[in-house]
Amino acid sequence: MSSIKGPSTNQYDGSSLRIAIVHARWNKVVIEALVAGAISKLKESGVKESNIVVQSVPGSYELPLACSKVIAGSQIQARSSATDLLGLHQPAGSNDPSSTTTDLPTAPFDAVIAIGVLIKGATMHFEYICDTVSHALMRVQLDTGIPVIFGVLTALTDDQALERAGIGRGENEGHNHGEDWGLAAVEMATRCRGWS
Ligand code: DLZ
Repeated sequence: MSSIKGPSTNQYDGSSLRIAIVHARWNKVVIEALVAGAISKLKESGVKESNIVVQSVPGSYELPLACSKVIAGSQIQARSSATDLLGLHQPAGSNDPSSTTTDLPTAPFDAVIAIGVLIKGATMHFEYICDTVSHALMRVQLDTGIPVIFGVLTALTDDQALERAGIGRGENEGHNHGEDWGLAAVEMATRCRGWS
């Protein structure tokens, strides 16, 4: 019997969205497949390549702080480029309006996808990091009001992780969950605009 698991997806238009992907570098092969899967669905949903920003951190434990900083940084940048555009932010000592930048303001991120791969080892490390990171990522999205998609695999074996990135070694290649995270980011970013 085929699996009944997985999201039922609606199609949303991502053409006006700006999305960040923050990924850990532990378990590189799996991470690369997941990031590629997320990017492919973002693009398929219309998100422009120039509006997809990818940042990496050493391990999953670093994801929550990095997501929080990436969101805050993009909001500060957007405010300051909007101020420049209005001519309110001129270089010190200048009153020449033509000296201000005319670049379009950089938009803040509409969603962040946090991607990590945790694989259980011999100690309790896995349990602590899984628990901490999942709670902290939830906190970042509730504190900022920006959707943070939970793209952290918590696998008991290497094979579980590979299958969830669509690169399984056995007969069953599995399914790339990065694709679901790309679609979830576009949906949540779009719907959050409507709710706010
Ligand atoms: C230390 C560690 C271990 C043992 N395993 C993983 C893992 O499976 N996946 C992952 O993303 N990161 C792992 N890390 C690194 C931690 O997340 C973190 O980068 C370090 O503890 C430094 O804070």
